[in-house]
Amino acid sequence: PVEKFRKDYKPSPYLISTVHLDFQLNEESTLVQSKLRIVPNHAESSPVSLFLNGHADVVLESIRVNGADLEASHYAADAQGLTIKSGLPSGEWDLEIATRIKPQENTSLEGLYRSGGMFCSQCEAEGFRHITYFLDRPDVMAKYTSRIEADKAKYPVLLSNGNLVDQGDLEGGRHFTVWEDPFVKPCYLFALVAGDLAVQEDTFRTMSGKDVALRIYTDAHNTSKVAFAMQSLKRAMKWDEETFGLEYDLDLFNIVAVDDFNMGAMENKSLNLFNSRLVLATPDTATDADFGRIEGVVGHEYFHNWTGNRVTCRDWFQLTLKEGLTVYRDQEFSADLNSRGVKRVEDVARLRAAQFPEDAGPLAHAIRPDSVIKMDNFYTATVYEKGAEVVRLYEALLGRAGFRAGLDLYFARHDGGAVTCDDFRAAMADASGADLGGLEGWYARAGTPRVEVGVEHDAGAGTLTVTATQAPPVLTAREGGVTTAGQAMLRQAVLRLEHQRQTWVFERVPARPVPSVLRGFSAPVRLTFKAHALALPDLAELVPEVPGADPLLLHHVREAAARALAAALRPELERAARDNSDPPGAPYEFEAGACARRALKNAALGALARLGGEGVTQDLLARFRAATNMTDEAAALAALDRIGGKVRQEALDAFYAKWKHEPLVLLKWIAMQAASNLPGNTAAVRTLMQHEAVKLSNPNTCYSLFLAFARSPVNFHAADGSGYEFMADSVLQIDQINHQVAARMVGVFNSWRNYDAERGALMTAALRRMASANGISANVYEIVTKALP
Ligand code: BAL
Ligand code: ZN
Repeated sequence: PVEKFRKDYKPSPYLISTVHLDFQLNEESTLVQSKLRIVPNHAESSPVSLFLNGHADVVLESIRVNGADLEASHYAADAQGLTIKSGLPSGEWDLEIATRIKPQENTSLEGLYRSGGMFCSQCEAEGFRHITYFLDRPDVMAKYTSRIEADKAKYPVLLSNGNLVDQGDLEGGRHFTVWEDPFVKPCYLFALVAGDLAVQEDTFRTMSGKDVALRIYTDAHNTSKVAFAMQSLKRAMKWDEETFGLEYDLDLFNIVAVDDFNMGAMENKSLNLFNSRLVLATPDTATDADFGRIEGVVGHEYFHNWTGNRVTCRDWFQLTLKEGLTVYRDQEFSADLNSRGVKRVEDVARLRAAQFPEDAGPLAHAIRPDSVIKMDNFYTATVYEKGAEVVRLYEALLGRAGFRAGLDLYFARHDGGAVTCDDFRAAMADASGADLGGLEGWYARAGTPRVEVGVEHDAGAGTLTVTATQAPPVLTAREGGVTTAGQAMLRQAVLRLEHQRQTWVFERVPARPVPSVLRGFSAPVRLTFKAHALALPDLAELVPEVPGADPLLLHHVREAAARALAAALRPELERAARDNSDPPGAPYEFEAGACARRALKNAALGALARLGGEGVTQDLLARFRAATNMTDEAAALAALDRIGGKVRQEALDAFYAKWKHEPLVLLKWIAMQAASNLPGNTAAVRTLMQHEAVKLSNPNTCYSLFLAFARSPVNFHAADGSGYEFMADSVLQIDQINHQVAARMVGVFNSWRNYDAERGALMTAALRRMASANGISANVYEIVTKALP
C-alpha cells in the first residue's frame, strides 16, 4: 500500500469539462459508456500522458479518441488505472471509454453495487473509479449528463443527479431516463439508483418563491416511516435560508433509503443516499436518540449542498473543510430546533468519548492530515467533530455576525470551486479584518491541548487576575464568564489564549467571584477544572485516566459504585421513574421536554435494575410489555438485560418475535446481546453470527454485532485473550467482504497502550496476527500497522 502526502499536491495535467455517462443495467453485468471532454491543464507544448484512476473490478471494453478507436499500443490498463501514453491530440478532445462491471458481485459497497433489489452507488471518497476510468480527484469538476437504461418491471425508478430531461420505453421491456446536472461537480458526488421503489412527496417554497419537489424513495413496506425525515428536510431548508441566507438551487431534491450502506448518508448532488437507519423512523420503531440523529443527518446532508457541493475540497486532505463546517452547521440546526444546552452537552460528551481517545492514540491525526494510505480511514471523529469545534472557534472569535460575513465571502469567492482550509480561513479573516493566523495550529497538529486556569482575587485592589497556561500553545478562544456564587452572570469576556501562558486582569471586582470558564465548551481542550458530573463516566472515558488499567477491575469498581449510588438514591430514583412516566395512551412526541422526561425516567429505571428484586423486575416487565414507543421499550429491555437470568432471555425472545420483520429494530436486539457482560458471552456471540437476522454483508449488522461486542469489558477484554481472538478472526472474515467495515472494526485494538501489560501483549499479538494475514486490505493494513509499536 502506498502512502500519499498532502505536501505532494499538484494540479491535474488534464481537466474534464463535460461527462456523458450511459449505464446499461443488466443482471449479469453492467455496461458503462462514458464520453469525456478532456481539457489540457499544463504548460507543455506537446501532449503529456493521461492517467485515469481505475480498479481491478473494471473491465475495459474500448477506447476512442475524437471518435476513432485508439490503437492498443497507445495505452495500458491495470488494477490501478488506465494510462494513455501516446496518440493524445493537442487542445481539447473527446475521450470515449466503455467498461463492464458486475455490481451484483460488489460487496465492498463502493462504486456501483446491489442492495436488496436495487442498484445504488457510493462514490466518496474514491468509489467512482470502481465504475469507470476517470480523473477521480475532487478538484476535477465537470457537468454531468447521465442516461440509465434497465428492465422496466424490475427497476421502474431510475435516478441520477440534476434534472430529469428525458425518459421513455424501449424494446424488450426496457426503459431509460436521462438526467442533466447543471452544476459542475467532482465525481465523488455522482449517484445512480435503479429499483422498484415507492415514493413520498412534498414541496418546499424557497425564499425567492421557487417550488422544490421533495421526494423520499424507500421499499414499498417502509413508506409509512419517512414523515419525520421529510419534516426534518423542510426544516433544514428553511433554517439554512434564515441562518445563512442559503437557498436550494434545483427544482427537485431526492433522498433514497439504502439498507446496505457503508456511511451514514451521502450528499450526492440532488440525490442524497441514506443508510436506512438514518431516514426510517416511527415512534414504535425508533428511539428519541434515533429521531435526533435522523434530524441531524438529514440536515447535515442537505447543508452539504453549499458546504461541500457548491464549494468542495481541492484534495482529500482538506476533508474537514466540508465535514467540520457541515457538522458545525448540523449541530447549530439541531440546537436551534431543540434544547441548545442539551445538544451542546451531547456533542461535547461525544467529542470526549470518541475524539479525545482517538487524539491520544496511535491513529492521532490533525484535522487536516499530512498523509494517508486509504482516505476511507479518515472519516474520523477528529476530521468531523474536532473539525466542527475548530469552526466553532471562528464563531467564538468573530461573533455570529462576523462569522456570517466570513461565510458570505467564502461563497462569493469560491462558488463552483475546489479549495483548501487556508482559503476558508482567509475568507473569515478578510471579511472581519481579524488576525486568525493563530488558528493554523489546529489544522497542523494532532492531540488535545491541556489548559490550566488559575484565578486570584485581590480584595484591596478590587482586581481579579486570571492566568491560563496551555500545552502545546494553540490559539484558543475561551469565554470567561466571571460570576459570583448564587448571582446572575456579572461579566462575560472572550479571552484569546494565544501563548503558552497568559494573564488577564479584571478591574472593579470587589468580592471574590466564581469563575466559569470554557463556557459552552468553546474550545476542544482538556480543562484541569472541577467537573460536576451527574452520571458516572463511561468506561471509555475512565480507562485513559488510569495508567495500565485492568478493564475488568475498573468495570467491577464502576458497577459497584453505580450500585451503591442506586441504593443510596433509591427513593429519589423511584420518584423520578414514577413522576416522569407518561399516562396510558399519551401520544409520543419528539420534543425537548418530552425527551428529557423519558431520558430521566429511563435512567432511573436502569439504575434501579442494578438493585434487582421482585418488585423492580415486575415493574420493568410490565413497562416492557406496555411500551408504546421504542425509547421506552428498548430502555426496559436494556434494564431487564441488566437483571439477567430467565427474565432477560424471555424479554429478548419476546422482542425478537415482535420485531423479526423490522431489520432496523433488530439491530438493537443484536447489539444488546453482543455487548452483554455475562461471563462467557463470546460463545453466544459466535452462535448469534449464525442467526437468520445476522447478515454479515450488511455494515449496520457488523457494527451492531462487533463494535458492540468490543464495548463489553468482561468479554472483549477477557483475561485469556478469547475476546481479542474472536475480534481478530471477525476482522479478517469481514475484510474479505467489505474493507471499510473491517477497518472500522479493527480500530477497537488502537487503545492497547491504555491497558495492563498482559492485555497490551494479547492485543498486540492479535494486531500482529492480522498484519501478517494473507491478502489483508490496504484499509486494514493502514490501521493495524499504525497501531502496532
Ligand atoms: N460525505 C460523507 C458523508 C457525510 O459526511 O455526509
Ligand atoms: Zn458530511
